[in-house]
Amino acid sequence: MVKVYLISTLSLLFGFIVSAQEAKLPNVIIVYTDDLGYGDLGCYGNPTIHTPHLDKMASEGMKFTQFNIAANICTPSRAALLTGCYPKRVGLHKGVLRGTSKIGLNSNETTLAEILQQEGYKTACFGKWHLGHQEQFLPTKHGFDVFWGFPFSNDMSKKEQVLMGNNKYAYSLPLISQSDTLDLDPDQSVVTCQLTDKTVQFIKEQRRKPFFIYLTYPMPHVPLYASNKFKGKSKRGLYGDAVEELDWGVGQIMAALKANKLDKNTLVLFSSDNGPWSIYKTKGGSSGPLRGAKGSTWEGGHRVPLIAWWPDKIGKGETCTQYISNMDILPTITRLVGGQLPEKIIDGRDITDLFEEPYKVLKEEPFFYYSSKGILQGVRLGAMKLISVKGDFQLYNIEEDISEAYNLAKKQPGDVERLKSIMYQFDKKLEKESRLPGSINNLNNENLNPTLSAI
Ligand SMILES: [Ca+2]
Repeated sequence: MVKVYLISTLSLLFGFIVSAQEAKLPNVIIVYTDDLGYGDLGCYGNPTIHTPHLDKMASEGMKFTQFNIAANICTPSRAALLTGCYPKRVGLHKGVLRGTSKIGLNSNETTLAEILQQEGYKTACFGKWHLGHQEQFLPTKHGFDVFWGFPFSNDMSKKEQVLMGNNKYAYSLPLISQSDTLDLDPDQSVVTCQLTDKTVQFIKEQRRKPFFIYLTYPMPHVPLYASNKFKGKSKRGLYGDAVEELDWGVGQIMAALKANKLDKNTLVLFSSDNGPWSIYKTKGGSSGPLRGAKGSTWEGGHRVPLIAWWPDKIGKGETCTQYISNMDILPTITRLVGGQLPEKIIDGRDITDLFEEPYKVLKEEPFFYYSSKGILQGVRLGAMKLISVKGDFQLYNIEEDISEAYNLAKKQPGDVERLKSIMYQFDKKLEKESRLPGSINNLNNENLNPTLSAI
């Protein structure tokens, strides 16, 4: 009897220690919106779109004013976030993937989800993936236990293109659960709500163990959709409706964290994959004071909002003005959870210190601007940015001149040459080090394409 009692006490004690250790690991939620611009949130100066939940998140956490995405379009941006690398390093720098693409994220790459899975996290991707639609490229093959969402953009469908007055794409937009196609061209007006519900449910189900949720709302990418509850409510038209519904979604998630007593132990990051889609004029978003938009290497293409929220860990209402990038998210979260960095070279750096000391001056590192076709067009070092505009090198002090309006190239030729040299040396090195994307052609198996075969 005594022995049995002792064993059960020990096992209880051991169980307690294990769960206490697990409890220390923070949950991680990354909300990655699509084509939301730097000027689209109330807390980033938008005059008409109401974003009370995101504004509250910023007032309780930290807002970053110089957060750069390593690409100005969807696929390479997502590759950079999940691998911590410049898209060119992982071979996904040349434009976006479509329903006819034969490549995707290589299984040899290590994603943030895989790192967290190794640490015992339950992982989910809800929303738009865009790193390959064939089965071997889907989130479930890249470290996510759960996937529910879309393999590519919400406009990549014949039906949506016809509604937009175009004759583009011969295929439909699949809605996928794990690797099964549930539906084709579903009603997009309910998607923000569905993804929010999936996230809230996952939080509830996984509340006792650490989890990672990568919530990639397809909004506010054109074509825009909002549910009946939000449609026609914003002063900023359908674009504002879509953003206000995203804000509502974030509010629901915050409420779920509180209701499940997880709000003190969850890091939530809110951002966007690239700048607003200006070719659709007012249908797209706003870069605020920044020049350019999605698809360009001006700041408006690369710089987007980033709000970090983790009560008692990340300063209340502080603003961090350091320039950082979406490639820094992987090494930062890896350090926060005590995980293992990928063995292969990555480009991001750990910026955990900024969460505690937002004014800390980090060592200056260059940030490189690649075009939507994957060609190097610019570099930033400190406040100075060099950008090639149709072969003409222009120089801006982007901390004094946020709108890139005053070209200093003629006044500061030394800086032009210095930055040009940094740019080309890096690209030459990256060219040698770059790795191949995954390709279905390497697999020699035509049947590995369930999504397309279902269309
Ligand atoms: Ca995008």
